[in-house]
Amino acid sequence: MSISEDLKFAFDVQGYVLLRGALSPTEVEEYKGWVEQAQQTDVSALNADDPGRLEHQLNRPVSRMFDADPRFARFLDHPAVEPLLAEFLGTDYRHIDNDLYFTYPGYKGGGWHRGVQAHPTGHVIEGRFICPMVKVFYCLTDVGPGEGEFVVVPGSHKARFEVDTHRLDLPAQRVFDDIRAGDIIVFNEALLHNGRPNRSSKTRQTIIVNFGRNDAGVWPGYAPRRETLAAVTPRQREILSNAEAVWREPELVPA
Ligand SMILES: O=C(O)CCC(=O)C(=O)O
Repeated sequence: MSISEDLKFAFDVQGYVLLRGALSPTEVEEYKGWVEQAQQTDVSALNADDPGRLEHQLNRPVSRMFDADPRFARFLDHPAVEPLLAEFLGTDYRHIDNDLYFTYPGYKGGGWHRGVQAHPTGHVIEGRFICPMVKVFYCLTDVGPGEGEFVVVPGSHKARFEVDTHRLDLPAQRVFDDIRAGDIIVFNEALLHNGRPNRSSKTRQTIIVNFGRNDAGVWPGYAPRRETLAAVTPRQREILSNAEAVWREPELVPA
């Protein structure tokens, strides 16, 4: 299934799209039930076969959520995002890493970063997207001002100038302080992005899944276990089956 020309235009110029209400309230309720259970995961036990993995993982509260509960594999090919990922990465896209990610009250904020380099074309060559990395945020809670919002600098995936990133606010930023549970944010990982301080008493809950092209490797510490591969659908297994063991940023095509 292909995506609209408007959506392609928006993703090209902004480097992100916000899919409003892409998850129904019933769906959000169902996923929150899964999250409630996943929070009980003993992360040390989950990684007991290779405790060294833990140093690469966030575990706020659970990294490798597919291994904690294979039902989360639904976020690998959710119908609201699969056509977008196919357009931006190719139909044979692969998983890179995944987190059930909480931004707790008192969180001081992160640091501005990108997962891959910016490119003057915005990762479009001859009318086709060639993004090396695209991340999906499934938002499970409403997020308002001061509630640990996610923030991006739209268009920074094609930035030609450096900017001082050692500060909270950057020019031209888009703060996602108008999020409703059920919204989905899909963004090019070459965008400058960050998580803002959470000065509220609410926890922002996000299901984060990071994707790459067919030759993408897994982020260290995130390789799925064999039992998970056996438990998911053939399509999800394909997305979880990386040819490369470890993520390496691909050479950028000359502009
Ligand atoms: O949502 C956040 O607070 C930041 C997450 C982030 O920076 C990332 O996933 O790369």
